[in-house]
Amino acid sequence: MPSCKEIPGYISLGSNMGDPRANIAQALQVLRGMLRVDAVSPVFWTEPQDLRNQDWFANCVARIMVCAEADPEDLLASLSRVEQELGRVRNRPSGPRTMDIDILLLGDLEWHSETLHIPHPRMCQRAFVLIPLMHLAPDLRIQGLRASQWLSRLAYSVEGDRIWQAQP
Ligand code: PH2
Ligand code: MG
Ligand code: MG
Repeated sequence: MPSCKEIPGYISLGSNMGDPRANIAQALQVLRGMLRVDAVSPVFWTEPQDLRNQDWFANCVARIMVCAEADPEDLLASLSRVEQELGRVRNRPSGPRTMDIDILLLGDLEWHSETLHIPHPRMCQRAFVLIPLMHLAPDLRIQGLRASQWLSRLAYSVEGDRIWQAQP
């Protein structure tokens, strides 16, 4: 069997249309059928960022194990297919969506193309990404700092499974 060196990748899932929790559960099921999902954070209810006037999101982060040699653009294409399978229609940027799956990190890889930037350029400004990530990987360094250290720079609050964040 061909072997490949696996590295941990982190992806974020978000939904604020239909039944957001059910959408996340379904997306994870589809993802498990196509790649190795190693761990999933709790799901949080999060105040919308960027475009404020929309429903709250369900958000979580998953750790996936991927081949170090795999092309990140192929992973992006696979994740887009999962979004489409969940009924995603692309309309307004940052607007309501049944499913958004973003690549946050792929090991230590830095990748910049027209369609994809890794690490995700806004991940360290988003409590809805950093809090789930902190649950999964408290010691993980993102550009030198842990998720908790990035969080200490943000104006956010958590109550149970709810996350509010003031607009930066
Ligand atoms: N995704 C966005 C824009 N704003 N806000 C929250 N709370 N959660 C998201 O997943 C989210 C967002 C664009 O992808
Ligand atoms: Mg997104
Ligand atoms: Mg996206």
